[in-house]
Amino acid sequence: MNRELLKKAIEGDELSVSRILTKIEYFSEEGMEYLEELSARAGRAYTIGITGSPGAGKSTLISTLIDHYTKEGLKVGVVMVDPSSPFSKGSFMGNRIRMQDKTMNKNVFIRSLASRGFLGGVSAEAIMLIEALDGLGFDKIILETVGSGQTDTDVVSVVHSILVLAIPGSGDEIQALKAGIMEIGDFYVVNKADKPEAEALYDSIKFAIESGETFWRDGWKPQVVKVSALKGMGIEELTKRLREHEEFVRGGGLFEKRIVERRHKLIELYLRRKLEAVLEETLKENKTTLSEYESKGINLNKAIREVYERFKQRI
Ligand SMILES: Nc1nc2c(ncn2[C@@H]2O[C@H](COP(=O)(O)OP(=O)(O)O)[C@@H](O)[C@H]2O)c(=O)[nH]1
Ligand SMILES: [Mg+2]
Repeated sequence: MNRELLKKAIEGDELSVSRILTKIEYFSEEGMEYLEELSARAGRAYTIGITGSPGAGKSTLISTLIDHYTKEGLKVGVVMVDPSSPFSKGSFMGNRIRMQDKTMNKNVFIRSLASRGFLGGVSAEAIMLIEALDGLGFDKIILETVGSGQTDTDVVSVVHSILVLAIPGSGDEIQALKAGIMEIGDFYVVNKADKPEAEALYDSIKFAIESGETFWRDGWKPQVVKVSALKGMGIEELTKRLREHEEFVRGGGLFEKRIVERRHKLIELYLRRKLEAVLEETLKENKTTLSEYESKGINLNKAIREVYERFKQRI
């Protein structure tokens, strides 16, 4: 481990931060040493998860939140697990100068995760980067994930506040309820409220909340807020409500609880990954054994048990 690099990263040197995060993201041995150091310093950042279907405006909203929080003098870290829409495209189209402003700002760090064929939910890497950014002294850490119904419910175990973005005219009204995504939000944010159809979506979510169809996480009644991330409408209201939620979380002893949950989730995801790799190897190595059993007509059950024993030994 390079102590000088770590020191520079903690002091806020962007290149050093970037190097360390890359080592962590790729599970290198050195990376895990940095993670150990940073995780020991972590546990202070307030984390916000933003989820919703591709094109809902997650990245655009994050961009306005960055503006808001940096104006308050806060350091903002962003982790994006959205293979379909990198920050540099959609969300900043036609606004390149502001984008440059943000990445030049010492108080902002944005990391887009390599997708490696996975669908955009929470991954072990994403949580490791959150731990690292927390340890590096970022005040707010925002996680962007693609919500595709059930696949994204892991985000619940990872962040302090969850914002589910919904957009008008996309079938989100029915879709949201069907997919069970209405079960995870602390906030349902109707984005693109500059469009007239937003009102109907707002009403239907409001109705769902009032009739008890949404889940109250740790006793928090979910709220619906209308914004236009693009035009900056409703952002003051949203951040005010988020502040209230933060007070609720801190006051109710949930702040630490969720950090513990996020670490458990990291261990779980790491183990699943390892297990999957061992399984792949075992299957590859036992192909001949399996086909021999077949050709010689020997007991399939015996083959299963034998391969299972080898699998267990490998773990
Ligand atoms: N009309 C309108 N368009 C928006 C708004 N927010 C985002 N968009 C546009 O929606 C598209 C997708 O935005 P993006 O932030 O990349 O969505 P993501 O895939 O959820 O991250 C972009 O073309 C944005 O400019 C909004 O409030 N109003
Ligand atoms: Mg995006």
